[in-house]
Amino acid sequence: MKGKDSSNENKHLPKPTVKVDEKSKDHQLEEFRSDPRKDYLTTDQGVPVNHTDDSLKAGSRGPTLLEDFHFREKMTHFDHERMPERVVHARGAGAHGYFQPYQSMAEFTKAKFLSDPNVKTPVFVRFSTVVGSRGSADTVRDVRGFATKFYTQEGNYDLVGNNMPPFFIQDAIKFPDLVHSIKPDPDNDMPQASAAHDTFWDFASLMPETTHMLMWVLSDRAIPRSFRMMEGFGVHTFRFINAAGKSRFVKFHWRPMLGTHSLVWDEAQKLAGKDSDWLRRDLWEAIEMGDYPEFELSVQLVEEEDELKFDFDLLDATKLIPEELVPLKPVGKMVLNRNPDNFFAETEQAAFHPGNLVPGIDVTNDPLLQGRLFSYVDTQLNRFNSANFTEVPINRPLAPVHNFQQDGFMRQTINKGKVNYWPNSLGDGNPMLAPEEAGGYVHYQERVDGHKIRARSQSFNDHYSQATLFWNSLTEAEKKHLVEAAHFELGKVKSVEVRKRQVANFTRVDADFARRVAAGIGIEVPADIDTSSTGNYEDNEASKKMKKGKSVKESPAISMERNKIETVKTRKVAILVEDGFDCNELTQVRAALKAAGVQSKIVSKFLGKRKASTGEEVNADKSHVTTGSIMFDAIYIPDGEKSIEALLKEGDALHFISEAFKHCKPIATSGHGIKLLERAFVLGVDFADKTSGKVVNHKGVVTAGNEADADAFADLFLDAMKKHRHWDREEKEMVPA
Ligand code: HDD
Repeated sequence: MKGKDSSNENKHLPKPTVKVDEKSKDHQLEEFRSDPRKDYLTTDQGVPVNHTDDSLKAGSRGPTLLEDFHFREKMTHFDHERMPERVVHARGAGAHGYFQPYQSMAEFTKAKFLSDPNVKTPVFVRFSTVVGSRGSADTVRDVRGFATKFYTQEGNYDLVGNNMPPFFIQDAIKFPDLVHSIKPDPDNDMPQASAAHDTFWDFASLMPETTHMLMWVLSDRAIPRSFRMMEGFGVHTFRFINAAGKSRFVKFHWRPMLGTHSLVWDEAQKLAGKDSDWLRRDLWEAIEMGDYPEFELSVQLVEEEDELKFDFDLLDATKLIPEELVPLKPVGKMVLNRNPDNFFAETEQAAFHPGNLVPGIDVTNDPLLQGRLFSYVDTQLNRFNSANFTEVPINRPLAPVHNFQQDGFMRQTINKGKVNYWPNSLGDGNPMLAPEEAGGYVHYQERVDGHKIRARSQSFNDHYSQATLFWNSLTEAEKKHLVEAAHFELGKVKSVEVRKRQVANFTRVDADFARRVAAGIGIEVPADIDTSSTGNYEDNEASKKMKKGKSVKESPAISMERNKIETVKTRKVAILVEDGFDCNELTQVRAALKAAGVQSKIVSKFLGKRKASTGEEVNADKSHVTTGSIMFDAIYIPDGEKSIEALLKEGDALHFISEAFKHCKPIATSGHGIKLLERAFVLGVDFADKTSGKVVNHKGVVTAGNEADADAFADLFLDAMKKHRHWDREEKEMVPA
C-alpha cells in the first residue's frame, strides 16, 4: 500500500535550530567515566570510606551489624552484577574506531555519513560467536557476528552482520527452532558452543534450506584466525535511497585489509584449551600495539528493475549475490583504534538492532529481516529490563535526542517542563517534526499488495544450487577441510538416520562431496531419502520470471585461498632457542621480521635469560608450558650447535615443530637446525642443499646451509609467511602431532 509518511506533515511549523553535537563519542563518554585511582574510596552516596577490609561487628569476634551501610551496599551491588547474557552471540569482544568514506555515495544514498569523504563517523564494533555462552571458548566452529554501530550525525545506524553471507533459514519464525537445536541439549546442557550433536543435525537435515549455510559453517570460514582477518556481511538485501527518492537494492560487505585467514581445526580445538580468549586477546593486543584493524566497506548495488533478473530471490537470506554477477563497489574504510575501557559498560551493554536506520538506508521484505526487526529490541528489554537501554553511554546517539519518551526503570534523561505530548501549543509545538528535506526519516514508499497467507514464494525453493556453487568455488585443500569438518560434526551424531538424511541432502549438492562425507562417518550414500523442502511454497509471477534468471556455476571470489592478500603484517613468529644460539643470525633475521611488521617472541624451556654462543643474552618471552606452536603463525629456529643439541633433547620443542609442520605453517632454520627438523618428523622436505649454503623454500620449510646469507634467508622466510599456510604438504598426514 502506498502510504503517506506523517513526518512530512506540519511543514507550516517553524524550523527548529538543529543542534549538531560536535563532541566525539570519546568525549561524550568522558562524563560517565570514573577512575578510582585518582581519589578517595567512597560509597555510592559519595561518602568517603576509611576502612573496607573488615565489616562492622559487635566485638571483633561478634556478628556483623546491619547498620554497616558500607558492607550492605558493597555486597548488594556485587550480588546484582550480572545481566542476562545475550540469547545468541553471548560471547563477544568490542572495539571503538571510525569509518570514513572514500568518496561521496550521494548518487546512491542520502545517508550523510556516506556522502562526505571528510567526515569520520565514530563506530563501535562487537565481534562474537553465536552459540556459546559468555564464558565459552573463542575458537569453536561457529558463525562469527560482526555488528557495527555508526554514531552518525543523523542518528545511530547499526549494521548487524555475520562473517558469512548466507543464513541458515529463510523466515525468522524458524529462528527459535534453529537456535534451540544448536544450543546445548535441554536435558543435560551439553555440548557447549558446538553444532556437533544430534539435535542440530536432526533439524538441519530436515530443513534443506540450511544446506548452503552448512557448507559455509563446515568450511574454514567458521574458524577464523583473527577477528581482524575476517570478512563481514550484512546478509540481507537492504535498500539505498538517494535524495531524489530513487531506490536500489544493496548488499553490504566488510573486507579485512589483512586478508581473510583461518585456523586449522586441530589448532582451533587446542587453542580452546590453551587460550580460550584467543580471538579477543588478539584483537585487544593488536589495538594496544597500534596495529589497528582495518576493514573496507563495499556494496553490491542492484537496480530496482533488475530485482527479478537472478535465478534466486534477493529477498531470500540463504542466498548471496555472486560477485561475478554484481561486483563490489568500495565505499570506505573502518579503522578500529581504541579498546573499550570497561568490558561490561561498553561491550556487554552494547545493544544492536538491524532496525536502527538513518535516512537513505531502508529494509526490504526479506522475511528473515522482518522478523529480526521485532526480535532485537525485544531481547534488549529482557537484558536491560527497561526501554531506557538507549540512554546507556555506549548506546546513546551523538545526534541530539528530543522526544516525549519518559519514565521506566533507570531513566537518565531529566525532561523539562509540563509538555509531554504532541501536538501541543503550550510547548510552542516542540519538538517539531522534521520534514524530509531537514533529515526527517521517510520510509521508502514501496507498493505492497497481497493476501494474508502463511506461505513462501516459490522463488525461495531452490536450496542446493548455491551450496553447489560454494563447493565448486573452493580449492582442493579447502574442499578437504570441509569434508573433514563434516566427518567431525556428523561423526558426533549418534543417530544413523540423521547422518543418512544429511548425506542424502549433500548428494544434491555434489555426488563426490556426499561420497567423501559418507566414507568418513560409516554410512553408504543413501538412495531415495525424501529431502524435499519443508515450508509452504506458492508460485507467483516473480518466481516464474526468476526461473530463467542469471546465475554462475562457480564464484572464485568465495574461496579464501584464491583471494589471499600476501602480507605478513602483525603475524606472530616463535623463535625457539636454548643457550648457545647464533646471536648474529638471530639478530639479523629478527630485524628483518620487525621491518616487515612481524612480531616475534623467544620461546624456551624456561623463562629468563638465554645466552648466545658469543655471550650475548636474550630474554625468553614464553616457556613451553605457557605457550604452544598453535599460538604462532610461523616458527624460526636459529642455528647454534649447543642450542640445537639442547632442543633435540626437548620433547616440547620437537612437538612444537612437528605440530607447526602438521598445521602447514612456515618453518625456518639453518645449519644444525636441520637435524632438528629431521627429528621432528618434518617429512618430505628436500634437505639435499643443506650443506651447500643455499637457501631453500620447500613447501614453506625454509632451510639454509652454514654459509647462507641471513638476509636472503629472512626474505625467503617472509615469502613463505605471505602464503599463510602451505596446504600442499601431503606428508603432514604422517606426522604424529
Ligand atoms: Fe541475530 C544478536 C547477527 C538472524 C535475533 N544477531 C545478533 C548479533 C549479531 C547477529 C551479530 C550480536 C549483536 C551484538 O554483538 O550484540 N542475526 C544476525 C544475522 C542474522 C541474524 C547476520 C541473519 C541474517 N537474529 C537473527 C534472527 C533473529 C535474531 C532471524 C530472530 C528473529 N540476534 C537476535 C537476538 C540477538 C541477536 C535474539 C541476541 C542479542 C541481541 O540480539 O542483541 O535478538
